[in-house]
Amino acid sequence: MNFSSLMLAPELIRIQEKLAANWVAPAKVNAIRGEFMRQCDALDGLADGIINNYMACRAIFDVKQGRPGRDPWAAKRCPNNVDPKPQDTSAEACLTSGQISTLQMVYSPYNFATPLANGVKSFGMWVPNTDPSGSGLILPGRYKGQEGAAPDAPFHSHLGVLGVTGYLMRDLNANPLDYVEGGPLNQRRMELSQLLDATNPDLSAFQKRGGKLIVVIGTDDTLASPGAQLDYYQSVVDKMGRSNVDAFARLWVLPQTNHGLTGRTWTADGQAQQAIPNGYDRFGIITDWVEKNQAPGKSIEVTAGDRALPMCSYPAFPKYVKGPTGDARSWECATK
Ligand SMILES: [Ca+2]
Repeated sequence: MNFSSLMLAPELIRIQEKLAANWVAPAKVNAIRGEFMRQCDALDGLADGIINNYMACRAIFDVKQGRPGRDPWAAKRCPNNVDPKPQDTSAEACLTSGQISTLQMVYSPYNFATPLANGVKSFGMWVPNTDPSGSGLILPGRYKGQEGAAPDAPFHSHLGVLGVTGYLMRDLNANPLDYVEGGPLNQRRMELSQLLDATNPDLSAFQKRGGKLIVVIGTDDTLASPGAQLDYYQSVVDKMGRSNVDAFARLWVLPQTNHGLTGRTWTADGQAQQAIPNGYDRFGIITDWVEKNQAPGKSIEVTAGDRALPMCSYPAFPKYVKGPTGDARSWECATK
């Protein structure tokens, strides 16, 4: 994890929304979720309300990955950039170009002005998910420093805001939205990164002393950026090599689950349905590995009642092959 994840990123989104035209209001949640589902649900071989192929979905909505001219939001653009029904909360609601510019920022990596600790050049931001307003990603109000804010509007506040006003700006009364990437605070930003960012991809010292590591993340996590977590996984694999990592670590992903690793399937028009399988013997598998040297498989089965899915090692995802959809044997861990 790093400083950006809990502290700076929520402020970066509010800074992006300083212009009133860029404000993504809560009415748009169903439209955003519906578009993620429409383009991504079936990428795992089954339209079942779970976006399992998180890597392909992330690539679709990441506008910084090449393919100039591609517009993942084309189907949601308001005709002539005028929203006829800003209060429309249905999945059919449209989005203006300003709102889409904010969504492009939220769902694409954010490039830092200068590399930070461990040579990290960007922050992974968020992965397309079914909780687009979770943890304050979308907010109903306007804040001091934003266009259209009331004279007595509050400062934007968030779980990690003291990291920005305290650590970075060193003024608890400062407006966190005054932060400028690459501005006068850049040196301080780099210092904080060295102090706080847990982004070192070299886990060889831990491995050498016999350490075993099991990490599970959810791609619907709106609190700790799943984009940054996936990018960290990739940096570990790049640094240490896949087979070496597999010898002492499991980097598992539970698609469409949140910070607490729970989630539900969704219909495209905004109805939450079944719980996503997430049950497994969390304590037993790490105990067996450490105490009995019994390594877990690269994938294991996760359950919800009588339904099961495989939980796969990054970057693999559960892909439907054939058979009963609630049987883990109907799925395989695939990378494309
Ligand atoms: Ca699916």
